[in-house]
Amino acid sequence: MAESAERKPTATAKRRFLEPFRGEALDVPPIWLMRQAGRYLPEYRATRADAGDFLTLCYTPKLAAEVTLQPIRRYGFDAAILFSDILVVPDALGQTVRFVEGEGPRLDPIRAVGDLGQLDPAKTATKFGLVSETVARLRQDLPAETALIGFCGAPWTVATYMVQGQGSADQAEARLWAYRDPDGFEKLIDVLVETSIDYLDQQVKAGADCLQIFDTWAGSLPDDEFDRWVVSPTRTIREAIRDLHPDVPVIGFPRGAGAAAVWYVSETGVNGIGCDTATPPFVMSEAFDDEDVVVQGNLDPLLLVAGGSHLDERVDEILDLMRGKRFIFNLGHGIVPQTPPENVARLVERVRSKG
Ligand code: 1CP
Repeated sequence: MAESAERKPTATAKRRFLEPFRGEALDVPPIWLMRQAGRYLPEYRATRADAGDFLTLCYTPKLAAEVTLQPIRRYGFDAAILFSDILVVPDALGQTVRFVEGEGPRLDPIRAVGDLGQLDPAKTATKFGLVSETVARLRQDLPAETALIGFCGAPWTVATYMVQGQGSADQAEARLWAYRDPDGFEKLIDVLVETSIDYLDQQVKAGADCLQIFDTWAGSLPDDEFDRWVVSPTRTIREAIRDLHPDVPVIGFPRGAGAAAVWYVSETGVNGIGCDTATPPFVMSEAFDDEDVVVQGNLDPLLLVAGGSHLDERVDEILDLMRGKRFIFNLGHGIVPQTPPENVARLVERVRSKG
């Protein structure tokens, strides 16, 4: 422990990615992209084929570290994001989770308090241990100047998959449970809050420099529900991590939160706010001015597929808009599989040359 406490200040000083969190507005903003490791890269598809099953890839430190490094080798992003998935948490807790080729995740759904017995936080040690091993390997293998982002899904978003049993357009099952039996639903959220704190703590101890909480379905809840199921659990996680690791920044990504994003920032105390594709430019550049927060976002992932001069123009617009701000360049949601890898190279070059 003493060794890592000594190592940290000097090593992390090289990581430009962390500068905005230290109060610096950089001329060339740091850049990384959500889902930067993934199916758009031929080398990912090859490693994925070697692993066979998607969860096997997530739980094999050597392979998970390899796919995390692939986009760093190609593009030299300022940050790597641990290769894993938000559904590792329900899987580690004991829920049955499968990834069906071409269809996405399938879980044996949890629909009521009576189903919660199958979730056991004590069971998570082995699988979380494998993820931590990946993080530790990465910290060894990454260039010293590359930051490492750990992550988890926000309790609300993870719960939507656990209750629905798969991805859905409206997250109806979780929303209905939350309306019909809020105290019961809260028990599920509480398990996820505690487990996520433990999971993130382990990732930081293994070497993560920064954490992101993905709340992909934050936008499906109206105000009071948003407060109870999105803001409140995120605040609890954020406060616990601050107590354990005061120097590790936490980025929140409450996708679809709209005007509530400012409130989310002030109420949760996150250090970074991931803006989604629909966030208007003036919101990115002005709405968070009174908050002590780094803004991240928000290029449309489909513009990265389209490429060409339209891509260049939008990149320039975002850079101009955020000049002088504490800003991290990213997409407004994850890279999609049909993205031409050369468009990603074009984007990175543009950001670095125009900054
Ligand atoms: O077969 C494959 O290769 C599966 C594709 C894939 C990949 C590459 C899945 C299945 N997950 C991942 C990796 C992943 N997922 C990362 C890795 C790090 C990175 O490079 O960014 C991260 C951070 C996630 C997070 C994640 N998983 C989210 C939150 C962010 C987001 O994109 O909204 C969500 C909602 C998931 C669930 C999930 N995992 C995979 C799929 C296809 C889905 C979405 C399912 C659905 O809603 O239908």
